Amino acid sequence: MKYLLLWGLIFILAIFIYRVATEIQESAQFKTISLSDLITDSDNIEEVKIKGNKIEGKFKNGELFRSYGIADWGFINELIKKGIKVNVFPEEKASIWKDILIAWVPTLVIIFLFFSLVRGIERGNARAITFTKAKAKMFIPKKENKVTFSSVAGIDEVKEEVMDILEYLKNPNKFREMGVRPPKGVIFIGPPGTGKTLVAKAIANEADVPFFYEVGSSFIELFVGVGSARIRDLFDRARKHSPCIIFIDEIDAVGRSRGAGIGGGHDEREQTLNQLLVELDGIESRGEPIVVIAATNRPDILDPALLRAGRFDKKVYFPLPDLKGRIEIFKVHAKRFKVDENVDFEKVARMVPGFSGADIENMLNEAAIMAVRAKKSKIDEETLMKARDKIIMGAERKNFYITEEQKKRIAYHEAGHTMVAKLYGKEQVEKVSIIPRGKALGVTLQIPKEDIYIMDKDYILKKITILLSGRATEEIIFGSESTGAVDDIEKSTEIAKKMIYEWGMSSLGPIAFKTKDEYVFLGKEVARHEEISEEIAKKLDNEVISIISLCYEKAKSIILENIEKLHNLAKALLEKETLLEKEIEEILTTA
Ligand code: NHX
Ligand code: ZN
Repeated sequence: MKYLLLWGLIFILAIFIYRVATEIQESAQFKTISLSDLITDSDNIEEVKIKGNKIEGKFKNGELFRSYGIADWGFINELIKKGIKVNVFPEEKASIWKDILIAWVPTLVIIFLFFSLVRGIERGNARAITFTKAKAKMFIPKKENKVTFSSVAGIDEVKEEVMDILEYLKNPNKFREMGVRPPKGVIFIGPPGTGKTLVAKAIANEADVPFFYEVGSSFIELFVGVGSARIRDLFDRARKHSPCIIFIDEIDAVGRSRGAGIGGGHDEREQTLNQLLVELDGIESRGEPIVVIAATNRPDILDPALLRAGRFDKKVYFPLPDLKGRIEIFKVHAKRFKVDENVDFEKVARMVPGFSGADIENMLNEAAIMAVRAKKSKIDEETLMKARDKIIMGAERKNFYITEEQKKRIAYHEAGHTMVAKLYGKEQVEKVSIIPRGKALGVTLQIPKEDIYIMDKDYILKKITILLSGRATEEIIFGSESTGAVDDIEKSTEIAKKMIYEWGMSSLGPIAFKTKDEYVFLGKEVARHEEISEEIAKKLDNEVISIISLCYEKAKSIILENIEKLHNLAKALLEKETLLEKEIEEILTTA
């Protein structure tokens, strides 16, 4: 439907242009002369047509002329006397074409604008009328409220890496005189919330230059050419403010490699990408001090053309913060939030492995809300705990009604996870609860004491076993399976598949069988993996199945051997709803 309208519009525009062109061509055949010249030259005139105040005619030498003026009867008589053929027409009526054009062009323009406006509103962007204008927000560095490097915590290595960009922006000439090839395309790679935007803003602020911010997806539009026009507009604006920084967040929306993702090639996106490449190349030739920073958490799907030398060739990796980084991040944010002095930030940071900087900020914000609600004067450790639980498990739904029968199943399911984790995995179980939270009816919260970056095979198998213990318990106690274990099953299957297909833990040896739909990995072009032969695929899938069934059997045997402990745990859970590590250990040792 949208395309129909677009093509209809293009068709009518084409006709319009054609008509205007023929009209211009037609009038170019006539030589426009003044009325006085016409009268002096009247001996050479062969014939005259008078249409209102327009006099058109032919000279004896064949030349066509046109003149404007009131041709009264005296003038006409004079011409006739000279033997010139004179035709008088009523005032020329505008052609049908002109009528159509006058009536339709404005209408179409209105339809067009309305249509784009509706689309804009659909996307929550009421400013869609400024169509080809880049919507990039420009930030001028301000003295107050500055984002500086000191406000970006936990990524010292990243800061070091971006220092030379900063130096260049502060003093481009010094570098150019030395012959330094200016940095222009820098790509920030890392998971969401790791401070990519923050660092880019900090560079702009520290270098005291304007900062243009745009999200990659805003260059992707229905109409071919709009995205590239926006890129051009963005760079035009940037050039007027150079030295400056252009920051394109989520560049993967534009820079997806051709063939990656569903739908394959996309004309508009390719044009937009090409325009971006053109602008990047243009920066170098003109030597403008503009640094383009792009951010992505999916570097693997980027088009190789973007990462080639002279474009986004400098890569800066933003990792999730380690324990030390998280402590620093907590401390930086604690300046803004009213946090109790007694809070042990190391203890708190240990509770949140895998949290990004943004997650930590979010957790503090949640804690602050809770503190206000609880009428506390400061955010204490207990509140921070509650905030973390809410973020990783969802909000408690204390009033969610569950029948006794289902509650019993939930309690046994969670007790199963907990017991196997403690007895077999020697894993910490921070808490177990049958209070529904978010999507889940019950949770077993395992937070490792140390950050885990690599897992050995033994650890992985135990992890799968613990995940399957909920279902195993249900089967043993109730003699039937339930839909509740859906998430556990999905997770354990995913891990088992990774063992075989990615981590080289199959009986076939250390081989990666993962099929990639992308062909770029960390900036290098990687050949597309061959399809796995049917024979091998069968074998691999069977290995996945055997991992799962071995773990499931293991879980069942542990549960059967410790059935008394399980009953005690489940009973305690039904009574208290939530058990902490200490209580769990007590129950498991006394039974
Ligand atoms: C449902 N929920 O969807 C109901 C409301 C087996 C005792 N009909 O395994 O709560 O059945 O150990 C993240 C986390 C779906 C995503 C949990 C998506 C749970 C959770 C389904 C406990 N704890 N299952 C568990 C559970 C359910 C579900 C999730 C998720 C139950 C089980 C949910
Ligand atoms: Zn479970």
